[in-house]
Amino acid sequence: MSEITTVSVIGMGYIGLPTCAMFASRGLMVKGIDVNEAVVEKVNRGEIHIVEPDLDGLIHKVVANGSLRAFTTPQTADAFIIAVPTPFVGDHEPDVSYVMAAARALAPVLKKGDLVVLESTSPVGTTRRMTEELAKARPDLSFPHTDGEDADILVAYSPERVLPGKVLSELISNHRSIGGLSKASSARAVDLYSKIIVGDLFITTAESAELVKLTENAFRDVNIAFANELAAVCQELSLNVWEVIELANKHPRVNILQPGPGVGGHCIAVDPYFIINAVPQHTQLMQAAREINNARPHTVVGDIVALLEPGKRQTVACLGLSFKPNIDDVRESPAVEVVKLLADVPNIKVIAAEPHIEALPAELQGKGIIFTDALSAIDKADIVVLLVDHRQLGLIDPRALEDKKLVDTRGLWTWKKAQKPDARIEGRKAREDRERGFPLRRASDRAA
Ligand code: SAJ
Repeated sequence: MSEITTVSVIGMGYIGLPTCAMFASRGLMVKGIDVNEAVVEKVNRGEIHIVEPDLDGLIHKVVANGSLRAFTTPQTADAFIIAVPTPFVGDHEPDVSYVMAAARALAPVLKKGDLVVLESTSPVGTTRRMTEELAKARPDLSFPHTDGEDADILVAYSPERVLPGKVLSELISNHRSIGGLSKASSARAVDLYSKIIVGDLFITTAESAELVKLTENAFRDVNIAFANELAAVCQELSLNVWEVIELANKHPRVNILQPGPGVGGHCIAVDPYFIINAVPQHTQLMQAAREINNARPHTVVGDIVALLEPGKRQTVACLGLSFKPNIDDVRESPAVEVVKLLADVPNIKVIAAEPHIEALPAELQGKGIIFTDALSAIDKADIVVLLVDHRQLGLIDPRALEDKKLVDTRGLWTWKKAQKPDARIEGRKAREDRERGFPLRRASDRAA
């Protein structure tokens, strides 16, 4: 089979656009497709519509040298990568309509020998359903779900697993699961991803690869729910949850995540429902985790209300609105949810600060919430609520907070930044390592 030289990526969002950039920077001809004309025009000008470190420079370069071009309609290619959204609708039902629409759109340009890879996070069985959709649109071609190794078209599922904020490096270094609908499909997908990935590639079935992706995010959701449950336990027992978790994590086989005001973003709070929805009778733990994490913003508001002095109008400053630290993304953010709930509490003035954005997110506008910088917000506040542990917020002088009531949902000031008593008694191994200058002393110093 001839070498893959042209790749078409359908959906130029948080995953698709960096993927375009990466293949183009490795010398492939990349055609990025998006239904949004504004996105296509922007990319063709060498600009980007999302915030991701280092992506703007790379896109500028690959557009300027002609290896990436964007289109609103599908174009021919040797390999197609589908990276469109898979949200949920109604009562957490997965919505795979964008995947099916992408399949219908690209079907007319398919030719014998082409590879189609689905990357979108998807319920188990979606790759097969997508292939049925392709086959319906192209009865003149054969597909691996019915014709196996003899099929004209090769189809695989290979989920992205990059972390927003570190997409470019994780795109290259993360290991990947590749689930072909035939052995030939997996082999061709390995050829494709080997062009950009230095991590290991693991071949499995499409269905297993689909569940692997969902499992990763469901695992994280359950682990965060455990941390949030511990936070409630510690509050009841007047103990410091940050210290309890830090010390428990000293155990070689314990790794508890951090509590907070809830789980946001478009992945971890969504993907477990794709498993729950498929097998509701055997997912009690995942369902409980979702409930615990969804309830967190309400718990935080309860903690704030408990600090209010009855009959007195008070000012509450909420610091941080994004869904996690050091990014500007406020979509599905539990911090936004907390501020929204607070705006309905009578007799308080709510001030919000988010160093990464210029104005209040649309859903918080028109509610009497004041938007300002963190220091001004603190100055005016009776109660200061830390919602996101942004680097900048960790640099705030503790003296500014001295006469304020604090609700520190991330433990940034009350634990991570606090002067912890030095309760560590150095063990023998640590002491011997330190005395030998290991591992910090340079080899040249040791020789001296
Ligand atoms: N969070 C906590 N406590 C923690 C860690 C996270 O409360 O200890 C909260 C964050 O504040 C945030 C939410 O969870 O609101 C999710 O943040 P995250 O950093 O855990 O994950 P995402 O949503 O940015 O990216 C996840 C990643 N999945 C895993 O780590 C298993 C990423 O690798 C995936 O590619 C991405 O989902 C995706 O696209 O599915």
